Parts: sequence; C-alpha cells; structure tokens
Amino acid sequence: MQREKILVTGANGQIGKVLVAALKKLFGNDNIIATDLRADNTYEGIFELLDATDSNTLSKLIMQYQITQIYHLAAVLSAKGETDPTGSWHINMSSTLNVLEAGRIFKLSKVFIPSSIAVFGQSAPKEGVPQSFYPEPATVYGIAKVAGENWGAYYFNKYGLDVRSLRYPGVIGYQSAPGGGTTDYAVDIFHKAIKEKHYTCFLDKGTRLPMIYMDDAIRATLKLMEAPSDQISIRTAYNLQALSFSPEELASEIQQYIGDFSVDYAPDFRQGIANGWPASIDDSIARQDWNWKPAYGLQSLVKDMLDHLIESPQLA
Ligand code: AKB
Repeated sequence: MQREKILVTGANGQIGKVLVAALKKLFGNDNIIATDLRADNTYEGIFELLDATDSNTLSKLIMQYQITQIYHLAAVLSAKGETDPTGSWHINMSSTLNVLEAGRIFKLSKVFIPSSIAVFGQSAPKEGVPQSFYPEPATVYGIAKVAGENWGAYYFNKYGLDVRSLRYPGVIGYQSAPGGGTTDYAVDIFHKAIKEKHYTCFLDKGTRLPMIYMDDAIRATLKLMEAPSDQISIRTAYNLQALSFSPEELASEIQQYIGDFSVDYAPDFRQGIANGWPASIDDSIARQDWNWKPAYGLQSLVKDMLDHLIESPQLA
C-alpha cells in the first residue's frame, strides 16, 4: 500500500485543527503537513506557511514532502465573503484551481475539496433538498462552491483525478473557533452561555439550518475519503447533514444545563444569507454509497459541548 503524505490547507481553521489531529492519528504525525496563512505557535507537528492562492509555494511543498493527498480547507466563508465579493471569489477560486492543477500535475492519489449547503438558494425547497437539485446560490461563497464542485467533477472526468467533496452544513465543535460563517452563532452561543450567561444572537428566532457536530463532520470526511472509488457515485459534492435546529431550540437545550442563560435576538446582514438557505437537505445518497450515519442529535451535541467546555475552561 502507498504510504500517504497529506497536505492540509487552512489547517488553523475551525475544521482544519480537528481534521489534522484526526489525520495524524490515522497516518502518523510525520505524514501530515499542516499549512495556513499564519503560523499557530501552539501547533505541534510539521507546519508550513502557505497562501493557497500561490501555486509556486504549493508545488514546492508537494515536491519537498512528496505529498500524495491534499485536503483543501482554506476558504473565505459566507458572511466574510459578502464583505468583499470579488476578493473572496479570487481567494476561493484560485486556491481551488491551484489544488486541482497540483493534483493533476503531481498525480495525487486523492483530493478533498469541501463544498457547503450554501450552494442552495431561494429556489430550493426549505426541507429535504434533493442531492441533484439545481443549485442557485445567492452568496459569492455559494457561487464559488458550486463552481468548485463542478471543477472537481471536471478533473475527475477529464484527468481521472480522485476528487471528493461534501456539502458541509454548519459545523459545531468545542475544539476550535469558527470564523466568517453564517452558522457561527451555534458555536459562539456556548461560549457566551458559560462565560456571560447571555447571548445576543445575530440570527432571528425560527431560523432553522442544517447542522452537524464536529465529531460527525470529521467522521464523514474520513469515511468519504476511505471509501473505495467505485462506491463514489457523486463527483460534485455529497449532501451531508446530521440535524436541523433554530437558535431558540438550541438555546432551550442549553438552558437545561445553565438555567439562568438568556438569549435576545438582533439579526444583522447574516439573516439575509440564512434566509436563502434550506433548513434541511437530503443526504440519503451519502448514506447509501458509503454508509454515512450521524451519531449526534441536538441533546447529545449540547451535552458533549458543555461537558468539554466546562471541564476545560481554556477552551471556553
Ligand atoms: C458558513 O456559515 O459560511 C459555513 C457553511 C455553512 O459553509 N459554516
């Protein structure tokens, strides 16, 4: 079996931090090369500075470490993307194309480029959006994700590059902070509940969105990447989700543990983004193709988040 050497872009990000740790457990510390725009002084392991829009440095690192796989997590997310549409389009698209080109040129064995529920817009049904529903996103982030999905399928069909992808819903975890997303409230709320017993939510009551616990998101990613190639029927990106909830449903579950926790609502521009997204998507093809099944529902997610954040105050 080929010994894998894996490069991760955006390794300091919310998913990157946790995915790198999981990959190290699977493949060994010396086989994971974490990269990001800025160094994280607390990081233990091989780390390289990389702006993923810089194809020369990406190529140098691939040759230096004899990389066989890339997980491309670096991206400007939905809310931040709206503050600079053309700039974030450039970052998201040029980094994606750099990774795909590197995959083709260096004949990488696999490439993971995540997509998002943000590919769907107002035209999609609110509940259970089918895998093949035509994506009409309203954010620049969503537009770049749709383009990235199609580029991934193109590289697979034209060059045989094994590109795989998931449409991540909002990801909730205690290990790392999110940044620049519309679903970030669902992590922030835990930190504020513990520290201040109050949270002002930037999304309004009733805004139900598809979500997933970090453990499930990492498990889904690794399961997809481990699946035999002939089980992958979707080469754009698989619909993926675990649960759906609104801010007040999440707050009420947190109140089961922190009785004096209160929330008020001050929706900002992110409400407009959330209004365009579905409340749930149909991930039955992921369940069928590679046995995807989430382990966490709302109750178990809230309990696990609070257990970890209360036990380890440095995380809260
Ligand atoms: C965001 O809110 O932008 C992300 C996503 C759903 O892709 N968390």
